[in-house]
Amino acid sequence: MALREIIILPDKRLRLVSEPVKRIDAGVHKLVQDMFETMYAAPGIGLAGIQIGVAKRVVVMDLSKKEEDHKPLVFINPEITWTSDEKTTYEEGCLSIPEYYEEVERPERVKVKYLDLDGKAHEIEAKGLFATCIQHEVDHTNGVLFIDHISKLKRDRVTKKFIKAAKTAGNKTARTAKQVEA
Ligand code: GNR
Ligand code: NI
Repeated sequence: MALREIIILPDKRLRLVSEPVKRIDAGVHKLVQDMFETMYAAPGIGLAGIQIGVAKRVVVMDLSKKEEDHKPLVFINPEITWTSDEKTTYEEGCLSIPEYYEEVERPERVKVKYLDLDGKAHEIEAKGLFATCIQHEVDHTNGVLFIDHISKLKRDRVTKKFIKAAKTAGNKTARTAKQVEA
């Protein structure tokens, strides 16, 4: 297992559309292990491959509150197949937009089709925080961030803040920020 670096705004890789997994081989198993280690360390309740720079449609999640009863969930090639008309609002956060939280309205219930680590197909119905989180993660696989669901004023404000932070940090992220400007 390895702890991987989580990429943050304004890294342009967050806007990539990830590729479907064709074969669930040892590389995918290792990726999932690394994603769990990285998500638990953060800590977060979900993580998509692209957040560690891997543009594959792989999502891990664990909504359990206590460390003793971890409920690790893996979704390979997840697809939302149905959404309820009823909406719900959660204050969302994202490990790729650290320390920024905003209310997002999304369908309250969704159906999700996905493969497990054995390549077996499943279709489940999710509601509440589970539904919000899986929609947030499927968005990541499509290059969409939760700030795309808030007002343009708020989105521009937080985006500028992260571009500025990257510039002053003078790190890898700063180079990405300059590429964004170019
Ligand atoms: O840790 C996370 N918490 C969270 C809270 C509300 C809605 C969505 C999330 S997902 C987030 C981790 C993350 O960035 N996943 O992509
Ligand atoms: Ni996120």
